[in-house]
Amino acid sequence: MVDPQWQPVPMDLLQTANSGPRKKRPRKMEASLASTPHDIKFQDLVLFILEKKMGTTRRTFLMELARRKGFRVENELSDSVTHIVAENNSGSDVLEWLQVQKIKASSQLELLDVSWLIECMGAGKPVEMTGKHQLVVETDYPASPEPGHQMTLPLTAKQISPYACQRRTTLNNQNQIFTDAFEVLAENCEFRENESSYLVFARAASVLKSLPFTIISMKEIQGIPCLEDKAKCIIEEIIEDGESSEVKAVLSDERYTSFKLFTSVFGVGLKTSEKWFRMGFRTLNQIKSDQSLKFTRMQKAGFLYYEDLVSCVSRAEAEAVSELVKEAVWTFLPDALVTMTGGFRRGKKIGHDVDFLITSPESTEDEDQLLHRVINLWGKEGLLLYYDLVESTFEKFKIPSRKVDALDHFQKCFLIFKLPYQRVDSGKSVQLEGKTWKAIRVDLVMCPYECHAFALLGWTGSRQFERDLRRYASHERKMILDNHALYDKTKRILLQAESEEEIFAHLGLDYIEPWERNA
Ligand code: DCT
Ligand code: MG
Repeated sequence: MVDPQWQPVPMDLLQTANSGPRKKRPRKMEASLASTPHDIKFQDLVLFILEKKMGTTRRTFLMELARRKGFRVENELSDSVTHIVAENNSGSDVLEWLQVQKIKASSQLELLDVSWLIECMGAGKPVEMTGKHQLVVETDYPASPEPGHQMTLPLTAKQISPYACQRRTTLNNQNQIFTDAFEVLAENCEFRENESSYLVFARAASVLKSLPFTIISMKEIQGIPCLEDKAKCIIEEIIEDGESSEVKAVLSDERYTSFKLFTSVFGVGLKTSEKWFRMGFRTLNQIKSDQSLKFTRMQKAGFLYYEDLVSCVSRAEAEAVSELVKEAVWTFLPDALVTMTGGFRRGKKIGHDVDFLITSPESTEDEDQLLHRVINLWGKEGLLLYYDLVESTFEKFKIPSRKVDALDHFQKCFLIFKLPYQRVDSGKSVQLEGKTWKAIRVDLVMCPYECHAFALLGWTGSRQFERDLRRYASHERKMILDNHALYDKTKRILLQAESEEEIFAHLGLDYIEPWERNA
């Protein structure tokens, strides 16, 4: 269905002075913009976007974006419109324009600043209209400054650090359309073991996640760090066409889809995926039914509990596991500190596993027996479906590893827990019919008390945040940071820390809360 009102956007309006070199590619904008019908998800709202002071290009882009997100957007102003969205116009300006158009505004009509629409685009749904969004209609008498005039100023590019550890990245990602694309491209590079391109896309995704606004034109990305030309081209294509041809190609690429499928099995990494792909396998059923293949214990468990493990862990499930972990740990070491780390500590609502850090302030000789005892107990209670206990190779006073992605040396247990459904807060878990439990991936890490702050910082993630913390330490501070310690190369000393705040302070960084580390 072709929208009769749709006008092709003049391309010269979209080009910006500094958008970097672009690949030539066939123009398919008209087709993609004009012919896509969109389902209306939010029936109660009828939007009209004012062109005045906004311009045709931006208006067309916003209309399309809003329609894609399920909003009803009218081309023409009519009685059915409930919300008028404008930019650089006061409420009085909009009313004046309505008068010129000989349209009488009803008192029900909402006059909103574009910042409201942009927040809605970020949230994927209508967000609450507050004073800062509502356009102010000036009266004849002087009024004190209205909150409506205090627009939140977007960060200037200069204020954005190239290091994720100097940015506050919450889960409120305003640029998901771009970051999803970059994450697919980064993953594809990971599958092809192309480290440098992986970093280009991973860093681009990371910096966009920290922006407090949605990118709607190339103007807004000028000066933002970590966006190489390759990344800018992708952004430009998405702004213009609503999608990236490169991402589309990756998503239908046989190698990518096979690797994605194979690595979704617990215990299957890149090497095994490569082997299976070269052998011509394309589905898990082909692999499972091939008699000649030998699987590790981990992979056998991965196939056995596949359905449970690919379905994400909910917070309610994570909390239920947490209770069981604490119960078991405190049976043997009552003063132990048990902290849920990983994505759940960063506030995520779902995860692929549940990570825990365990430490004891009262060092006891048989501290290294704790995980063994917990495993034994769960084994007897029938709560363990799989485990792999890795002994510690930790050495005190060792200078940290220079490798940004180095694994740590703590004692750990990677396991699959059999979580009884009755332990999950009722109503918060999706129970499969007839099943009384769910297989959940759990990582337990036991660390000596003196390095618990470093271990906590390291195991909280995100991976990109950790990578940049280490890069920042070495490039900007001549220090080496890992999950065990922080070493000052200039002073040649190991810096002690009791808390994460102290580590940030040693590094000369403002403290970033766990929920701001979703880089
Ligand atoms: N970590 C790390 N280096 C590794 C593995 C993990 O620094 N080689 C850190 C970063 C995140 C944290 O440990 C937990 O790892 P995951 O569970 O893989 O990540 P997550 O952020 O918890 O993500 P998910 O929600 O998918 O579990
Ligand atoms: Mg995790």
